[in-house]
Amino acid sequence: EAKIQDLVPEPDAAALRRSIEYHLKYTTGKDPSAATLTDWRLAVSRAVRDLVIAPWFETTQRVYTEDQKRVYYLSMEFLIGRLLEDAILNLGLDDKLRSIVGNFDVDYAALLTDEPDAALGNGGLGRLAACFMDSMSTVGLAAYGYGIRYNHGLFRQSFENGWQAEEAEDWLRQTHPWEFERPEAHYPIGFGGAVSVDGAKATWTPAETVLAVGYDTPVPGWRGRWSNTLRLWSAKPEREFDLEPFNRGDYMAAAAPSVLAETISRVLYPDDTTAQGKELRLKQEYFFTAASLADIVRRFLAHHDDVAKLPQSIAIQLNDTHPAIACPELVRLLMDHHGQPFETAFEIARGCLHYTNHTLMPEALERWPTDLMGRVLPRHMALIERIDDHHAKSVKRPESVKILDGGEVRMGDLAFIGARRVNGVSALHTELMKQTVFKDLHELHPERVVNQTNGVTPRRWLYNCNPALRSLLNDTIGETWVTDLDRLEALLPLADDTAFRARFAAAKDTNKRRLADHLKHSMGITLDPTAMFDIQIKRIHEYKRQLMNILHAAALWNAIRQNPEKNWAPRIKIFGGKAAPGYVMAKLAIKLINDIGATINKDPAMAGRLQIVYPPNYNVSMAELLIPAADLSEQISTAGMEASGTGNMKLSVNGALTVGTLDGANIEIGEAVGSDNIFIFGLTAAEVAATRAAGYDPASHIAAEPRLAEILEQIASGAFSPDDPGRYTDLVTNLREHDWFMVAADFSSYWDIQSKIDEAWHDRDGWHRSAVLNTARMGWFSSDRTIRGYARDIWNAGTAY
Ligand code: DL6
Repeated sequence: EAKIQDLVPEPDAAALRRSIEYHLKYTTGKDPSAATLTDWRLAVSRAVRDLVIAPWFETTQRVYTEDQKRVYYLSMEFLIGRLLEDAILNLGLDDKLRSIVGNFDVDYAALLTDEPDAALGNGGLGRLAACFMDSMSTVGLAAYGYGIRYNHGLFRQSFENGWQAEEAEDWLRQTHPWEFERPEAHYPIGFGGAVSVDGAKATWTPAETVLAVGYDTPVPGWRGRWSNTLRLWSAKPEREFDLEPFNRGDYMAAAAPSVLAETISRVLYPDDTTAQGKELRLKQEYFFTAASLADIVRRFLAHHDDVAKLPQSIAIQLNDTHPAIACPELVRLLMDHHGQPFETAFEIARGCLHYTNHTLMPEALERWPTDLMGRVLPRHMALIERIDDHHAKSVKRPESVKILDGGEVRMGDLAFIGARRVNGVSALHTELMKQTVFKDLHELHPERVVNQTNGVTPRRWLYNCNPALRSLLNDTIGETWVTDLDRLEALLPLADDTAFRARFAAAKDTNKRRLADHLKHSMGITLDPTAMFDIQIKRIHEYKRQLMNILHAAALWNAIRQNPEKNWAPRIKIFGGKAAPGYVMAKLAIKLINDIGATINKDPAMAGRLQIVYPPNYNVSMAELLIPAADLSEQISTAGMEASGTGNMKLSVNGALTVGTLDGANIEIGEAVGSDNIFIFGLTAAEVAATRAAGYDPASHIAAEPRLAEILEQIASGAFSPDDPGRYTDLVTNLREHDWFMVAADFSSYWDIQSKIDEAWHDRDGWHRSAVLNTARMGWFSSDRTIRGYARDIWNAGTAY
């Protein structure tokens, strides 16, 4: 039997060189003397892409021939970042290409970074989907990712006088060389209109139809031994333009059909933006879900004839509630197109569907007004009512578990009721799901909720982003850790080996210098690589408490000025992250970080002691530079609010020590690395809930913590905003009087743990020992383990490797 990895021929340098020349000339149509850096990048990308085509075809064929169960991962977001370097390292072509590209007199590093980030996601949820795609291919699971090919991904962030400014992102301006347009894979997707009923048969006549056109990107697993597909849908008009208004000279009206259609896949919604564009968001969700289901059913029927057998052949995973319309849509297809009665259709659909919940925050759980749903998707609205009734009739206490509630469709409940399995993304999160948002549904269906703790791909988040540590690991324990991350355990005894620790520390130092060089270049600032790099990188959100971190910086500034001679650990606090454009408090927090940062950074007494750095436009590529350079990882959410976190895993496996609350996957990370190698502080989730229930009073905490009282006073009086002293009045009042995220309650504990961290930093051997132990014990957090868990416990699907 031919192994798939044998199909990626190891190209010799001459062949690779010829292929690049070929693509430059015949695909891009450029002469080397006229080629731009981007022309070269496109040529190299195509030469590399050619190498994964054979295993891609081979995988598809094998899955068809063996009639393997296929997994379909439906996600509004795939935060994949850059693809070229990932593919090069995956195929082991780095050295060869560096020399070939150099011989063309082209800067190899510049060529790699010329690629724009594919920022088709907001944060954790979208990046998890990208890690899962990598892992599904690496473990050899037959899978498709389905999403939207947004013309504009997550906005570009800049700072204007310290305030976040947003600009449209434009990743498709140059050709995207990794995708193949599939004009033949197109589906009409309807909206609005009316439903006519004739006996048991319903016919939906939409008022408006757009075409969903697929674009396929191969996703090769490690060393190209298996390759799945990421299929992203782009919306196109059914007809490009109307001739009649054109002939009249009304060019706007002539182009109307295409403008309307293309709006659907035009832009990724930044999350937390509510109200605005609600209808468009619902249309986006239905658009990609309906296109994906049509494609899935078509593929199934090409080789099977009985739709009742769908659940044996396919498993569909809904990444959050965004594709939750899948349940009524699949029921609709089965009833209206395949003649199944409602009950059968619902059972078939439920047999295929599974739902991952990523947040317990009520404001992030989608709800659609019934009138909107009824107007945009009239057939689905009727089916949701029917599903709701059907479910209510089958359970005791039906009033507590209605999908339709107060004039709204509760998408979380629809997803739960329509799914065979529902999972949370960390042990704590799954428990809290059972106790809070899905309490009643869980009691009625106790077998349905399962946990699958998140993971991250060790390819991108260790092997690729951290060449210094990669070499050390390969030298020390061989390369098998790349697909078997538990192998990192072999490092355990080396934590006590002075020579190994020194090499480990040297790798960290290399990464810190790499980051310092980058920031020198991009921002013109100087970082001392011997200082502690204390890093918080994630979306800006009140529950993630970037505010607490910057308040700590301000308190530290006061303390250092009062006692400059104390042996302070030199710290550089680095922030990275974007706020949703409509999220006023988060944008104010950004301004506060920049205001406090400016004050600290210009104080000569802070030189060599404390510095604040906030590079704008945090994205996947920036994360690849920051994560390997971190000494300290800030994971300080209000306990009970961060579903899992995945940045926490990336940082720890790269040898950063975590300062964190007992929240999300921090708890499991703490269990893995050991309590001596992580800094835990603050209220637990149960204590947060009890404190709230008892009537939380932030003022008493502030009164008991003079450091916090002092900085709040300074902020309120305009010490950091002399140009606008009242800028933070509301923010401070909110902290003093409400403080929903319990910054005041946790501040003392945070201050104390940060003081312990200062002490620990001075014990260099102890610090490096803990850093080695973090890397050594993080193997379980590979997304390969997570995917094997889904395959076993949820999808009932096999893996080839
Ligand atoms: O599961 C992936 C990721 C978790 O690690 C984060 O803890 C969680 O906040 C994130 N959730 C989202 C979606 N919604 N909100 N808010 O991005 O999912």
